[in-house]
Amino acid sequence: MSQTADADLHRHYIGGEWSDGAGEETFDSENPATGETLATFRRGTEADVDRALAAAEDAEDEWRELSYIDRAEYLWDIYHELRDRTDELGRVVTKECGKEISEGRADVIEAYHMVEWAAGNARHPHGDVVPSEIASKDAYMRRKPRGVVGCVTPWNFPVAIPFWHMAVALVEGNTVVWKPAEQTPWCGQIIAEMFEDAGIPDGVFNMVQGFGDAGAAITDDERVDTVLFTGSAEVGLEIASKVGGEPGKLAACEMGGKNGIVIAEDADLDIAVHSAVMSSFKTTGQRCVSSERLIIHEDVYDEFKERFVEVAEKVTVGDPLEEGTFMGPAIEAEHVEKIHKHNELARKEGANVLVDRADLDADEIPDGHEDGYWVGPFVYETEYDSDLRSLQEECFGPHVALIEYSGDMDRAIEIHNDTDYGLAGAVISEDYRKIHQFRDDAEIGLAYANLPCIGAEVHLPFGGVKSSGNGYPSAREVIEAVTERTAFTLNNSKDIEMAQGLSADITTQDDD
Ligand code: UN1
Repeated sequence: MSQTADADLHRHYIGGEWSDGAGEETFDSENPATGETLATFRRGTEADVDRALAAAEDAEDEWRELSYIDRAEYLWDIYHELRDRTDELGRVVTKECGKEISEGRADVIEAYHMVEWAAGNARHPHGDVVPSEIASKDAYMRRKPRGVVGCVTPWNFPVAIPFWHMAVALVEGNTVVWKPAEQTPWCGQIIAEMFEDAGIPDGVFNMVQGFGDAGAAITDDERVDTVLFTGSAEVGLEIASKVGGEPGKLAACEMGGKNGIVIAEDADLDIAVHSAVMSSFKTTGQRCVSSERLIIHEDVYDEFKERFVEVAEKVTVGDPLEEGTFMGPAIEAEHVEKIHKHNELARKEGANVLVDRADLDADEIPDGHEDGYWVGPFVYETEYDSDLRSLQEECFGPHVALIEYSGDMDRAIEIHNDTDYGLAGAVISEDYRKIHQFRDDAEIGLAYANLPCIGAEVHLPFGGVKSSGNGYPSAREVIEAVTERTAFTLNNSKDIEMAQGLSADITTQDDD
């Protein structure tokens, strides 16, 4: 399995063993650029999740008793394997989820950066020493693992995001049960093989392959102490609201966006066009941080439009394994349908369509790729109206609106913030005042200036506000979701003295 996909049936990894699981059903991983089957997998059931959770619970005590540094050693092995196999795994990512090859590699690089951060953090201080009002007291903070962490990850970053969730959770002393996306089980298989190669103790890491029912069996189970979810707003909000009603359980969810880029009247238009093309079309628009709204000042609107349209007409869509490709296919047939529906909706709502390459010409589709899930850029202009569904609903494809604004940054930011989402965004301007206004007033978790709104580095907190997320399932911020803090105070004196002027005297009837 490690080198090339074969026809074998691949299994779950539960309690340190490869397992067929209880179900009879199987499913295939498909190459979205060709439609070919890459490998076949067992479809997990509730019974498989049940066993995985039991294994994770059994392993908890032994794992949490290790030092941070000993736990991190297992992750360092994985770090080296990810580095040594970057090119090979980058190709697997590209074959399985269709991202062009530089993005396939970047996914693996992002994964090992995350593992490096998590394992390196094992040797860093983990709390604060806090001064006490009473000189004879020492106060400090300790962290404890929460227990079992349930991870549900998306297909668009099939190697990186699993490590956003699992690397820190494991180093902090939790055990995990993970369900990879059903579109990218091959990447899941390889990651599970890496944990096996690293010799992680049985039950500390468990993987169940499958669909949403297996994911729900993880997130709904009371043995799960923390849920880490990255995926659609629909599922994430459901998980967050369910988990919110369960005392003692936490969910950190990161969902989609309807991300916007504001192009001010003083923008450098080279930077504006470059940033907008990357933000709207890289990963075929299938990042949760991809931009579907470009909010452009009237003074530069015509020139920006002309230049953006020129690139959108020509940007290469094709074989993602070829170095010269900018956009690969969409993930699956249903997703192509969904993107077409969003394009149609924009048309119905009166959009002026500027570029429509949604149905690629036959000669644009590379030989041998006729069964791939092809879709090209769709660019339209529309007058801003808060009620337009096309300006509110996330398409998750190469579908982008040009919106003209007049007036100052207040107006641009008003339009920018007019969405339920709040994940990523950018401002393109040469004026530091405008940039800072955007930084302060844009309702988003990830803000950029004179850059695309994609490509966050792993050690930044990644996550959104409003419907885009309720937590940060990556890097430093995920520590909050996978640990409990103990605020510890020790008295070094023989006397008990209280803070806040609270009397420590005990009066009894004998005192009268
Ligand atoms: C996603 O959009 O689904 O910031 C994750 C980025 C990547 C992660 C994207 N580091 O573009």
